[in-house]
Amino acid sequence: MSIAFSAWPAELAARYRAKGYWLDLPMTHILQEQMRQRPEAPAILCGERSFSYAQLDTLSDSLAAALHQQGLRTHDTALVQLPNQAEFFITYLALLKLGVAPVNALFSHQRLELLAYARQIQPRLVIGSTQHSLFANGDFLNELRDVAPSLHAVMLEASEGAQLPASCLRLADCLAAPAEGYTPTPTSADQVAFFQLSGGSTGTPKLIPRTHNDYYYSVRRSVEICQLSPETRFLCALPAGHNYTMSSPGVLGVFVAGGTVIMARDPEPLNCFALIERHQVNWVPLVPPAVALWLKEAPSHRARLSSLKVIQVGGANFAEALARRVPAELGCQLQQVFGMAEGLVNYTRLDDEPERIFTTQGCPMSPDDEIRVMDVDGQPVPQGQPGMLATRGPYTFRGYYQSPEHNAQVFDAEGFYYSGDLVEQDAQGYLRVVGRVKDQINRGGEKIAAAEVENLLLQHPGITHAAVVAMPDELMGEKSCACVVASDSALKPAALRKYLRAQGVAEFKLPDRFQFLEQLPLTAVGKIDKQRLRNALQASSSEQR
Ligand code: J2J
Repeated sequence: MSIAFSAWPAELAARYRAKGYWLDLPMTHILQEQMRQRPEAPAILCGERSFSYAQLDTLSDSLAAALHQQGLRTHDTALVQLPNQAEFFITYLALLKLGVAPVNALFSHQRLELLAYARQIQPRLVIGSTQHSLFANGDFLNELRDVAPSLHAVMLEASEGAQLPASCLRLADCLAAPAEGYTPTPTSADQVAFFQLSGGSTGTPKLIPRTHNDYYYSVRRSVEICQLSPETRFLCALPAGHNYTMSSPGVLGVFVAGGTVIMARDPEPLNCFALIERHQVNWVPLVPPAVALWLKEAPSHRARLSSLKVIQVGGANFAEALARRVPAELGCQLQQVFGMAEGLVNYTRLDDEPERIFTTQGCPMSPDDEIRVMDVDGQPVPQGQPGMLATRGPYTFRGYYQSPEHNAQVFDAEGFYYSGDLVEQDAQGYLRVVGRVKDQINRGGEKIAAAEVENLLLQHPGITHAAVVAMPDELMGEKSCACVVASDSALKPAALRKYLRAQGVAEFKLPDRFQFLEQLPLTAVGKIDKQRLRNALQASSSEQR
């Protein structure tokens, strides 16, 4: 049975097809095209290994065939967690061929996140890496089987000679097996191809069903705007599974254009500069804190960066003062990107005036992206005024997976999605992100749902109230602060961090600071007054300066 999801109304779907946005082709078409056009061109460079498009095709065929032999079938789901290496994309392509829809967990995710995803999609397949402590032995696999009785096969990426838990397949063995006569069976183009991860603002991490039609369009349109070509040499230094890294224009965009992806384990500047020089990288997406680190290191390494043409910056608020430094100090063009895994992506255009590029987060990529900027009473605000961003369009989703209650809160009757961002739109349609109404901390591009961490803290026997809020930070833009009322006066931050780690939450969600209070401030209706907490933290951080 195909995966149930909230589809677009027939009238809009017909429009998106008529305009040529939706091609009714599965995303496996990306690789087929390159097999026709440039099979021998290098698709991925990863450490000392190089993979041509033909090799990507053969390896993903082998993997798909091996998984098919294990009993996996079209419309199954998979939970995948792999580090930034070629295997991530080979696996993604193999699952597209098989018609198995994955959730690609970030490598920084831990037990709680993976279990939450497994509970929701009930995967038949888990693919992990022994480079991650969760998969170093069989304990976590047993936990996964408890929450997902559906689980049928487990495959692990492991170094040669490493011992695997009982009955696990080895990724390298499956990649080496011949695929004799394997024919791909992707899901149809209007079905779910995979699930993207929501940054989240609720207690449970939410999943975003993305169809072939909508995602493939978002990638093709991004390639057009970003003018990628077979000459593109793209540094993949942000987490490979993130929507930005994958699709804006991302690695999939490079594959559409026939260019080359160079894998980096993370955006650490010195390693990235060496890769840029060695492989003549000309395109790199970054988040704001990474740009700040690159700007710091660049003066002594300028010659190594001479191949760079474009640095994209997105994922979090990018200070105008830093934006202005990019062209002069990194010797390349800046493109600002304001996107979301739910869909809508805005870009500054390569030929925009520099002022526009420094001061806005771009405009929607599709002529059929519909944007409304709304006030709290549900009325559009006058142009140029701040308001809540609402959007729908040919690649913006229509509902989180299996979340009817939350969907009722974030969609209006016309199917517009309220992203929780406060924006201003100018006469040319360009957006500036000026704030946020969703209860989330944006820690340098990594999103933390306050409610998720609060729920965990409240399970601690020594805590009676908890509120997690953002506090300003020079490098990260924002860090998280947990304001807690403790019944146990001896409770220390170190003990709370240890407790949260033991719960299995990703490290980036651990509060950077704990503030112990006698009581939490309340609003007139008795809710925790987070704005007052934020203001107090802002005041105390400027006092420290
Ligand atoms: C301010 N806030 C921004 C920006 C995202 C491309 C680029 C980024 C993402 C992404 C993505 C911002 N300035 N330039 O998926 O395809 C904040 C907003 C937004 C949320 C989405 C892509 N760019 N943001 O960051 O799903 O609050 O996607 O709603 O992780 O990040 O987060 P996420």
